[in-house]
Amino acid sequence: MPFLQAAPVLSNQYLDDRVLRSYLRRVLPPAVLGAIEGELTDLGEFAATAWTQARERGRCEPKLTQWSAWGERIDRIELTPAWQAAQPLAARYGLVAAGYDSAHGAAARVHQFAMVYLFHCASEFYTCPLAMTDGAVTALKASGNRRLLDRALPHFLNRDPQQFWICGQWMTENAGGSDVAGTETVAREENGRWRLYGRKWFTSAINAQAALALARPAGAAAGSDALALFYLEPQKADGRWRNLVLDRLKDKLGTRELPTAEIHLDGAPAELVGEPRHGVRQIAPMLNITRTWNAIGALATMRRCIALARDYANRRVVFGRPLAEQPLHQDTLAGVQAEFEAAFHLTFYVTELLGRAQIGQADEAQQNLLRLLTPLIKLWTGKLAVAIAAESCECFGGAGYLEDSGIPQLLRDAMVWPIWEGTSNVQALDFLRAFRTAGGLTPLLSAQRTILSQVQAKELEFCVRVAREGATQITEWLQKASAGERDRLEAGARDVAIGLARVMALSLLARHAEWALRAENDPRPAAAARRFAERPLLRLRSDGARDAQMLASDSY
Ligand code: UCC
Repeated sequence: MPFLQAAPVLSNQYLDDRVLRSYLRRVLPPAVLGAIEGELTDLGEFAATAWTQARERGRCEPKLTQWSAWGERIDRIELTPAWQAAQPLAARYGLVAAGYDSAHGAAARVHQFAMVYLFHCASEFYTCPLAMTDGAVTALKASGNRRLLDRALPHFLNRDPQQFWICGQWMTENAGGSDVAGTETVAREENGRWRLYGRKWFTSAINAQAALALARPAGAAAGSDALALFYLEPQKADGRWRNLVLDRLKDKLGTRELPTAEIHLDGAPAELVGEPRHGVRQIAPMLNITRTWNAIGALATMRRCIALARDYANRRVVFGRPLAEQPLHQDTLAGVQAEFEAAFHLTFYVTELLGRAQIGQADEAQQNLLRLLTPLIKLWTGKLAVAIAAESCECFGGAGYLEDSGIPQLLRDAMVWPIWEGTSNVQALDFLRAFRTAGGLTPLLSAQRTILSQVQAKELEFCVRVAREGATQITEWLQKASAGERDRLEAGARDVAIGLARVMALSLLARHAEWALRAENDPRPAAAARRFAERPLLRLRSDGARDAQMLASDSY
């Protein structure tokens, strides 16, 4: 019998998730946890089954048919089996609606994002349109546009698959991705109706029944402030497109199940969301929601990589014993686990803040903290998911490099987390924007003080000290840099943003570890916190801007 290597297997992804379950036991009232555990268990089972089915089925991609046999332009999209299955499932679980459900009060967002975290990898990025739909709900609510609220929200928040709609977010153009000031799409008012003309370069989930789009009203000034935000329903009831064509589906590194199109708008009917300018300000609430989904999706990637790598470590025997018993492999997995646990607690902490803020239970400091932390979680978890996916490929040796093992897909898909919804550098600059407009570091430092005051265990003293010292160093760096040249502050923004995310994550992980020691007699979160604290938290430079200019351009 030739040697056969057993493939990794996933068990129920909720029941198997110590980190999620312990966190939920700490933050949710028992009655709420009791009410939602059934659906979390079901989603955990769905996640495990979907992984096995996807391996058996192989990879599927959406297909665009532009012309009928008789020469008619039809632009019909055939979705993958996973996408077809995801739509009714997302509606029934209320993966968007749960975020606004008053039944669990401020815990609505924790509940929603626990489901999303379990669903994401199995959904093959159907979570992308769900994120945008959720963002659209928040942006429309902020706009106060009664007509659109009455028109769209009953669909966006519906739990009936027949009624549920998803929504796109049409921002990116050839000339404007990170900097939307380059937007060339023009909005003209014709016979009392707005129509859009132009080209959108990346439209994710083009099958969405609705979209929010940025466009420049004809005759308006240049720059981003003159852009307006529009609502569209791009298809008629019979599936025909309303004055737009799909030029092609994008040929992407990952997220290949997600139909991302390049489109031409040729008078597509649209409705103004608010006033005919300040469109970026109006779409910003949507970005903050999708960026939170992004962080949850990145966490889901990390968790999936870890679950597979751990299972495999028990099956693969080398040098006379399973990988799981080899000290160096244990050490590798431990490092990854510690990073993941820290990222988990920071990200879910943001979902707690969001839940409080949207029902008016967050004071000004907490709202500012939410504003400050949102770009930080998008930035840090995006980068971390790529690093963990790369490490996990290695955990499978050569098999991790083979397409049909399913492992390389995790890495290629992970590469999207730092890119879309604003790259890492866009997040770092957004952190600076929030730092300037939302109370500086004060809300974060005061929250950190409160969190660390709850950590008393001797086993965690080192973590508390490292977290405090890190916060002090960042505060001093920011004070100094803010007083100097703007370029210097910007050049260091990514390092300082990641450092701050790590400092806050360590504080939150230590607080959870304290609780787990006392309430559950579980030493593992404390071990994760110590391991996380041992790695350098910060990478702050005294003056990077001039060196960076020289090195980036190779001139002096
Ligand atoms: O990639 C895309 C689709 C993928 C969907 C994936 C969903 C996630 C799936 C998850 C699955 C689990 S769509 C493309 C996404 N594109 C972006 O994210 C754009 C990236 N660029 C930026 O974020 C830039 O920072 C811009 C575009 C916002 C910069 O625009 P401006 O106009 O140059 O920036 P300003 O002038 O600083 O900001 C304009 C206003 C200001 O308010 P006012 O007018 O009151 O002074 C800002 O304070 O907008 C406000 N603002 C914000 N407010 C800007 N950003 C924010 C923010 N994040 N939060 C609150």
